[in-house]
Amino acid sequence: MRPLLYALALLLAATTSQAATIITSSTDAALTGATLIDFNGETDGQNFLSATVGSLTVRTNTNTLRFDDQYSVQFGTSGVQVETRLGGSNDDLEFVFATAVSAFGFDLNALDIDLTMELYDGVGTLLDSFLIPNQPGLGMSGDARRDYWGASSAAAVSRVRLVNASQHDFFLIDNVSFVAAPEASTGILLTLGLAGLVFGGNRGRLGIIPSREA
Ligand SMILES: [Ca+2]
Ligand SMILES: [Ca+2]
Ligand SMILES: [Ca+2]
Repeated sequence: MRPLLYALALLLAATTSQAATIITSSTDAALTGATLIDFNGETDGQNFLSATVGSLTVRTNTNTLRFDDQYSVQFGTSGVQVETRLGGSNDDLEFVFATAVSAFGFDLNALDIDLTMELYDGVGTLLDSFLIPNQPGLGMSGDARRDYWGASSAAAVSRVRLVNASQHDFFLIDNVSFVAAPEASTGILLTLGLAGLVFGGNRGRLGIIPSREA
């Protein structure tokens, strides 16, 4: 039975959700080959609740977002970006990926409140969450309130939520990058193949092939 248990353990290890790892730089190796959405093709000055750019949707339930180019150069990005500038009692912003991702990241500037960044899979299960601290608290001020946030995850991420349930802030997001996750079926087939190798490689040595006498 031992090889079979080992194979099952392998299968479980491959299919169980694992905690994500924070990304703080656009040059993180997990973002190699990433798709980049720079929003520069969007209409300047356009307010929206939900907007889809390529395979990325940016949306909010409780506030109004805006594409604008007013502050990008000042904060070190370029062209149009996403702003949360249009008031409201809180911020509840989501990135939804048309194809689930293994890693993502984005420029996040002029952030004066703490945010929680939540990662969800395709069925809405929370995979992991991280605190994004307010930038003055990190020693940044004025135009130097510039940061980069993201995460990589063994479990495919379909949706990322940035939330502060009690406070509102005007902050800036640009250059959302993401890497499509490997097809789940490929991973499972690979795991089954590995399990088969382990099982096949051990069964003779462990003597579980039925003997002719049995
Ligand atoms: Ca831009
Ligand atoms: Ca503008
Ligand atoms: Ca702000």
